[in-house]
Amino acid sequence: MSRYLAPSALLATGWNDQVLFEVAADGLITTIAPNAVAADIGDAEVLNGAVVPGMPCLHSNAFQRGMAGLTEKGGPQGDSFWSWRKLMYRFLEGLRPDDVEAIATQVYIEMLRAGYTSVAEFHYLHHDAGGRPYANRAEVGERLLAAADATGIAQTLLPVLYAHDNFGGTPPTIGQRRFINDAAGYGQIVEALMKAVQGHPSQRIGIAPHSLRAVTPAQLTAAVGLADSLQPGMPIHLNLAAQLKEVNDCLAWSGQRPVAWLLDHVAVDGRWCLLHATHTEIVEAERLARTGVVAGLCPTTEGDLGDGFFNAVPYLRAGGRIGIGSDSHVGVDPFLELKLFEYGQRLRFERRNVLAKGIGDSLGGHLYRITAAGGAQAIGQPVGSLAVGNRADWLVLNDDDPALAEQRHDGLLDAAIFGPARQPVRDVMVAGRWVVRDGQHPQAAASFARYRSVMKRLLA
Ligand code: NGQ
Repeated sequence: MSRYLAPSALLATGWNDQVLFEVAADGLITTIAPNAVAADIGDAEVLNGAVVPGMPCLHSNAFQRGMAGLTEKGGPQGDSFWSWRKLMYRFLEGLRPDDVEAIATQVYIEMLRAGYTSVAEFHYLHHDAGGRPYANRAEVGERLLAAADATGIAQTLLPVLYAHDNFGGTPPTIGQRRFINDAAGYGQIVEALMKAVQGHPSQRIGIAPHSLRAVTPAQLTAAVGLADSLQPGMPIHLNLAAQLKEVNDCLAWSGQRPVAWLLDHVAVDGRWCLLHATHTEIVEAERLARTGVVAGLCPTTEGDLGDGFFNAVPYLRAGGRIGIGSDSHVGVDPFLELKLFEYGQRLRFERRNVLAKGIGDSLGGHLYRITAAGGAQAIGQPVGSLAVGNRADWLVLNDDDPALAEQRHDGLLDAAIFGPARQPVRDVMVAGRWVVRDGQHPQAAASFARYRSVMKRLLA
């Protein structure tokens, strides 16, 4: 049992001061007592700043971290998501399992230091460069689990089912050969990874049909059946309507838009996380909101790829749940994702505080609370709010960052998100263990040396 005293803390019930936490050896919070007096403090460690729940990153493609800056050159016919995807396919050709582990380790450390305490890893790079399964079919997935373990970040690993290039079961392209599995091959990967995380306090497995493009309706149904058979509440993640071309291809195939097709054909529920549901019409957004799914928004990557704007206002008004992900890791910073999420709406509607809950209500505090809770739902782990029975995954904010100086409570979050903060996070705890202290991660230097040597080969 460990005890901590926070000068202030954002609890499930709101901000409180002088909060005493007790955390059991298994990393779960057992006691929360606000308004502690001197006599209560005893051996508690006194924390050096306000405590907020750690942010789950609900969507990561860790290997894409290695592409920083590689796709920002003008192309011949106007660049797009699809020309970026070609470069991404070319980049991943050279990756070996050890490279993926090195890149994931690097980005997970960066994520922890930025305030993400857990990561949903969307994993489709299953096979070798020739498209042949490794001797251990779950090799790359196990490397991603190892990277999470080495860094201390909690992980929900989502092995991705990928079978086709586009709607209607069109055959995969050469560039997709490392992703492709049939039902049996996919089942083996999932089973091996389930075994690998058994009993782990902060790792679990989910199911991820890549997109409505990459699986047929029968394969989608089978994937959901697999989730049903393996575990109650198993997370199910799916890319949905990132791009207009995807919407048009779906219309040509089915006569329906992706969101409408999904809602009409699949009983989606709170296990589901729909990634980049960017091209969602208002009526679709309202229907989606009522299902209890989490919309997985990745504003930096969606901005990088020119996806478009999510219909956040009607979706949130209808009670829709959201979380954030750093996806391709062009930005590794939960506060930046939230800023860009709101800025997208401001630029679109030429207004301010578009997503604020009510008059006088803190926008940053609101966005932080709802995305922490939505992210926790999407990863299927007991995090996202500080409450008894939840895991001690938290951040100590750094009010020595000039952007946060003299702020209090939600003002800290408004400043961290909308100010020019460089290092808003001081310390990070995951499952009751400190993984970042004073902005430093103990593996950072070793990880960076390894990452640099991988990049040296890849960029040669
Ligand atoms: C992915 N990423 O799976 O990495 C996708 C691009 C695709 C984003 N949409 C590839 N951010 O959807 O085919």
